[in-house]
Amino acid sequence: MDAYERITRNTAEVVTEEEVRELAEDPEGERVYVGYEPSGVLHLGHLLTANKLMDLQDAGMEVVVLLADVHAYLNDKGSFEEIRATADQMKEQFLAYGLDEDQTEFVLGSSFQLDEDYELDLHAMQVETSLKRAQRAMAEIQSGETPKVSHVVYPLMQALDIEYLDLDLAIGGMDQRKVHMLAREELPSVGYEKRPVLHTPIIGDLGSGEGKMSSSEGVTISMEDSTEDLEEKVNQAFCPPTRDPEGEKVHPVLELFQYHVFPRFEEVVVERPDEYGGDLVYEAYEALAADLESGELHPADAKGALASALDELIEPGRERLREIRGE
Ligand code: IYR
Repeated sequence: MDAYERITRNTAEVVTEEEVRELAEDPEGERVYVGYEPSGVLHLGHLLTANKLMDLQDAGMEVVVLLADVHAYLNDKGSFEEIRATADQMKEQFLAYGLDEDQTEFVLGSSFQLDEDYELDLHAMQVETSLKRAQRAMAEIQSGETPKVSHVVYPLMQALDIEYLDLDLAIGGMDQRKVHMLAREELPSVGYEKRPVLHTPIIGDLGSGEGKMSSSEGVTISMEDSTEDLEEKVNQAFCPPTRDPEGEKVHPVLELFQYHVFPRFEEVVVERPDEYGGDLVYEAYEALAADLESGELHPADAKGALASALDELIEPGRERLREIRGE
C-alpha cells in the first residue's frame, strides 16, 4: 500500500485530493490532528478516527489529539472540572486502544485557546463570519435544540485550532465537514493558510442501520461494554444477507468489519464446526463481504467473529477504565 492509499483508505471524503497527494509525497513529520469533546467513555465513533490516526502514524506522521475541553464546555457538556477529569480518562483509553505513546501528543484545548493572540484572532473571525454560516456549521454538532451564542463561537475556534496547533492536515467524521469547510474558507480571511482535511464515514446505528452510532442515541459499543454486552449487541445487529442496493441503509455488521476489524487485524478467522464447512480465514474485508453476500458465510457466524474481534480491541481500554475507577 503506498502512502496516499494508507492515508486515505476508509475515508468518506478527501479535501482536496491534490493537496493530500502532495502531503503523501513526503508524509514524514507532517502534523495531523483530531479533536474530541471529552466524554465519559470512548465508543466506536471515537475509535474509527483513532484507527485513521494509526494509519497516519504508520505513514510517519506526527499525531496530535486535541482534548477539546473548552469546546465541550461551549457545547454544554458539563462544568470545566467534570470535563477535565473526563479528558484525562479519555487519554488513558486512547493509549490503551493502541495509539503510540511516543508518537502522540495530547493537548488540552484550554492550554492555548485562552491566550491573548488566540482570543484576538477569534474576534477577527467573528467579524469575518456570518451568523448563519457559523450556525449551519454546527448543525450536526450542537447539543440541545436552541442555538446559543457559544455554538457560533465553537466552529470559529475549531478553525483556529488548525492554525494554532500548527497542523498540516485535519481529520474528523463526516459530521465535522461543515466546520472544516468554514475553516478552509475563513482562515485565509484572517491571514492564515487553509489546510487539507479528511473525513471518516459515520457508521450507522447497530440496531437499524440508520442514523449515527454515538453514545447519545441508538445502540453503540463502548469501552465500558463487557464481553457479554458486546455479544448481545452484535447478535441483535441489523445484518441483511445483502447490502441495500439503493444504498439507503447501511450494513452495520459489514461496516464494523471494514472500519474497525480489518484495519487492526492481519486476518479474521470465522470458526465453524467441520460439519458446517470448517473455519474460514479472511485477510481482506472484500473477501468476507463477498462470502456474506453469496451465502457462503452465515450472518450468525460472521457476528460471532465480529463480537470476538471487537472484544479483543476493547479489552485493554476496558481494563484501564477499571483501574482508573479503582474497581
Ligand atoms: N467538533 C468536535 C470536537 C473538536 C474537534 C476539533 I478537530 C477541534 O479543533 C475542536 C473540537 C466534536 O464534535 O467532537
